[in-house]
Amino acid sequence: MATHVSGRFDRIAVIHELVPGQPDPLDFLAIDLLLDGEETLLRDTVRQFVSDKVAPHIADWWDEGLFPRDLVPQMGELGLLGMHLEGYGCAGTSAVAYGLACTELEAGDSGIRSFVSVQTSLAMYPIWAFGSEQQKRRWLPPMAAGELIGCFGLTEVDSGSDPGAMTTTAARKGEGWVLNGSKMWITNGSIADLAIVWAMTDDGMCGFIVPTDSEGFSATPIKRKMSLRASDTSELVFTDVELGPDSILPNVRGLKGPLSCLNEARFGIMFGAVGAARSCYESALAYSIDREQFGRPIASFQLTQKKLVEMMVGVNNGMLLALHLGRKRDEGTLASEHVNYGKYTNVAMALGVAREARTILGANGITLDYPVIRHMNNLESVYTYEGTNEIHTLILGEAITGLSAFT
Ligand code: TGC
Ligand code: FAD
Repeated sequence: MATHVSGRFDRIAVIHELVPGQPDPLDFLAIDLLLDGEETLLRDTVRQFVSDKVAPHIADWWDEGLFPRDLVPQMGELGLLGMHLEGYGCAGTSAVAYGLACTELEAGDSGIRSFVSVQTSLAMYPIWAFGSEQQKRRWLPPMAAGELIGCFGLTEVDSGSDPGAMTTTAARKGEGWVLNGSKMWITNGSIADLAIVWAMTDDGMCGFIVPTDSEGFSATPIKRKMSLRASDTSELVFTDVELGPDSILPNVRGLKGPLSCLNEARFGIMFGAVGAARSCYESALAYSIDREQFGRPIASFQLTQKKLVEMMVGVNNGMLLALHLGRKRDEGTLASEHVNYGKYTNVAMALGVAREARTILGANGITLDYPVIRHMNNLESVYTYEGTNEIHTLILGEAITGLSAFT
């Protein structure tokens, strides 16, 4: 049985060559032409990495519930970890370049993009933005190289959408701190060398760098997941974890600390979701041209064409949106509400595309021989994490009405 992964398919290429001058079914609006040479090179490099190292194995990893840890140093070597941060061993690329890398990684699997999002935007970024010079020098270079893995603990069992209600605490003990509490649903939690943990102190919410070999720290993988199976998701428990004075991130207090990190990660998701959608669209397009029923390719049926067109439009619009907001970010005019708009729009688009693609593949669509149901199930998590679709709706609602739904 054919294993369709994201890529260029012979049959589509043949059809395209038969009608020269017409739009490319795989890049209908010629968005590729909006990328400069460096961006194209980077995009192609990451696409090749995904094609060589991820695509051949991802169905098995997903089936077995394995995160491919061996890929981490390779991603470090490619400059994918902390890639848009300046200095400390990071590649210092543009935000658009980071976004394009997320698109390609998520065309492979949301779990692979999740790893990079968490390492880059949720673990390295807070150290880079809010850490001391000493913390940056100690932690960032090995994290950029993929020698150390980070995770980000904000969510708790009883505080998900409302992280301000967290109960994890860090209390002063001598010069240092003692951490108590727990975090839930933490990506990379069981494979991390350090956790960025957000905890309540007498001075409000603060971020701490917690080495995961600290006494009293434990991480337990969450089992029986039907989504993001090629990604580690864990519960963290802190029982009287003693931390030194240099563990606290000195330059931020309050919820704006973690929310600033989320702006970064949501930006990557806005691009990444387009990759998952693109993979589903390409898979459905190729399948519908090959698959015959009633003596004709199913792609010839009007209902199928409607679905394919809606998917194609979703993918193209999603990429244009991501690129537009990415350019705004690089020119310094992006507001956090724009990121909410991007995450809200593109993840919902991708989930819709995945569900439609699944129907085109018929029964084959429920197997891991095709990427579609894997993306579809993954996207259920992406729809929920980094702010649920409803939370982004309400942030946008406040942005246009001036009225908060939360207070
Ligand atoms: P609110 O009163 O609105 O704000 C509190 C303080 O934060 C500031 N702020 C922001 N700062 C930076 N960026 C933003 N986007 C910000 N939004 C708000 C705000 O100015 C204020 O600052 P200050 O100085 O006045 O104190 O806060 P609220 O309690 O009403 O909550 C707002 C709400 C609901 C929008 C927020 O809590 C929220 O976004 N909730 C969703 C939680 C969430 O997204 N969790 C994600 C956990 S991490 C994750 O899912 C990783 S998945 C990883 C992967 O595998 O890819
Ligand atoms: P809840 O907040 O309980 O929400 C349940 C439902 O109620 C949702 O539909 C929500 O939109 C709705 N709701 C809540 N409040 C409102 C409101 N005011 N108005 C309308 N509707 C509302 N967290 C981390 O800190 N670090 C991680 O690395 C991380 N990785 C994750 C990986 C995976 C695979 C998953 C699934 C989650 C991860 N999370 C992580 C947690 C994630 O951020 C939370 O699941 C998310 O913020 C939602 O919280 P909740 O699951 O507690 O849902």
